[in-house]
Amino acid sequence: MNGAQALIESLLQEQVEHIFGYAGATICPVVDVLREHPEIGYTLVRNEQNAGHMASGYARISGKVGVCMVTSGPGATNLITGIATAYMDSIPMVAITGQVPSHLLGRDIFQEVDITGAVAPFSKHSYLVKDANHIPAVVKEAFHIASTGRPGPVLIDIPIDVQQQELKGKFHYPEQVNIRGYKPSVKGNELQIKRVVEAIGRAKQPLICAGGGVWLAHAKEELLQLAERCSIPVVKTMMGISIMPTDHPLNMGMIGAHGNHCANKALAKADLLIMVGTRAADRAVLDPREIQRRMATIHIDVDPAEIGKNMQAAIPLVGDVKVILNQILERDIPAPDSAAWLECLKDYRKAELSRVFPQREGYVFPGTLLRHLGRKLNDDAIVCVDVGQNQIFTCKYLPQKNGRLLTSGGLGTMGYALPAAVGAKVADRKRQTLAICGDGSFQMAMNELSAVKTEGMDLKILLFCNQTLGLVHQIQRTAPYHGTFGVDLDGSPDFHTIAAAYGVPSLQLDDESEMDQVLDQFLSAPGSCLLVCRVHPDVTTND
Ligand SMILES: Cc1ncc(C[n+]2csc(CCOP(=O)(O)OP(=O)(O)O)c2C)c(N)n1
Repeated sequence: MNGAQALIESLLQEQVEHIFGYAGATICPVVDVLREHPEIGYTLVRNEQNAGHMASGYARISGKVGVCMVTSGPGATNLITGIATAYMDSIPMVAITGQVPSHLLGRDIFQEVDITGAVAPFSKHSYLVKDANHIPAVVKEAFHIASTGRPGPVLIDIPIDVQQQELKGKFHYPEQVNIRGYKPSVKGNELQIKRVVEAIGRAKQPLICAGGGVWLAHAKEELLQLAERCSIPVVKTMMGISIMPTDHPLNMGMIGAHGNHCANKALAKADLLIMVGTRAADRAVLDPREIQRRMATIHIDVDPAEIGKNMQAAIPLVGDVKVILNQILERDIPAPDSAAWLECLKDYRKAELSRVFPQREGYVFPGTLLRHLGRKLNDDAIVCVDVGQNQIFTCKYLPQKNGRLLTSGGLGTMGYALPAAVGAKVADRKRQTLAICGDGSFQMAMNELSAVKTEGMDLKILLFCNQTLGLVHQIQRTAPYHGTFGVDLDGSPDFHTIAAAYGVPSLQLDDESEMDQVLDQFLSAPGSCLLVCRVHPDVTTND
């Protein structure tokens, strides 16, 4: 058995079912083995960055580690944005890169880059494999590191000669991993748990802030139980957006500079903030010191490095979010006396949900369309949204049921939605899946319609077409800037023609009067469909 065979055998041991990739000379030995294993599905992307995004969408929906594989040099550098995007959102991923022959490393030969060095600041770990005999242990460790503690991307770089090297003995896949210095905490400290329970009992205006860590820990049920049992309202960060349905009476929406008014009002008035699986980074909490000054804070997170990084917590709790929430739920939690608090929030919530959006003849306002769309989606629909105004509108106004909203929250990578939706669809072909894109973002990834075509996917793509880089256009029209520049998307193609070229039918929506009818047509279309909505370039996310 050679290194390439050992790699594929190790991936099979990890129950890998799908790889998103792009071949090149230095990964050919592995690809040559892969072709003999039809039990591992393969999607050929059109740019390696999207292999990372597809693996991310796949991981987020399957709950497994997403795998991508590319060649050395430009293949590896193209993948960098995919790795950084996954890192910022703590997505479990293993990225495999081919590398030039090991005896030539460091000589800048054709298609050599130091990819382990390049991704060091934004990968959870990386390996440069110098001996094929190490491959099984490296793969075992890589999957363990990617999926445990705070998940994240792990890179395995394998020189071509190592892929071709014969292993000494029989293939042996390790059963256990023991990495010195890497033992993520699981259980929360009981003394701290007791303090949490007491703090909840004392609070008059408690508030839970749920982040992406709740999804990563599969702790949605526990979070809802805690909120419901103690009648604690819930705000969410962008990464936690779909944790609670919009119409849940305790749901207050998304916090932050681009968040819902009612969520920010709740945050401004709370006397106890329980942060669960969230970094409380700048986009969610603009002034953490102000929050610290005004209220007691509890911070539950698996990563000790997050505690006190953005906000000091009066009661820090490190461990697996699901385990900790269960530890709390096992206790007799005195229900806080929060009736007046809930009554006051009810009004904020009502005002937000009945907010009237502007109307313009011949255009569609994204908030209005999203409200209608959300009501028509299946209960467990997956929505992948890009970056820009389209992201903010979707996170703020798309009614959530019991599905998922996937977006690049940490890095804010344009072009994430379409490939992530392809990955999500690979993970669960039965679930209704949508990509919501801006016309700038879509043009960064529309070549991935190839996967939609070759795999005959039923993927719905909603394109907000404002012919500008909307969010930047909005920023440039606000002080201290003096006007727009370099944001008009002149030269964009006719998106209907693009879709047709990939065999995807399309619809156009130019006015809100036709909205319901066109949305029904769009959602009930058999197979994939692109819906292009005409949005005025001057629309802002504050309208
Ligand atoms: C890869 C990348 N490049 C640049 C940016 C900066 N950026 C943030 S939003 C945005 C505009 C997005 O335009 P579009 O996709 O058309 O969406 P809209 O804001 O119009 O909804 C840009 C350029 C980014 N987030 N990602």
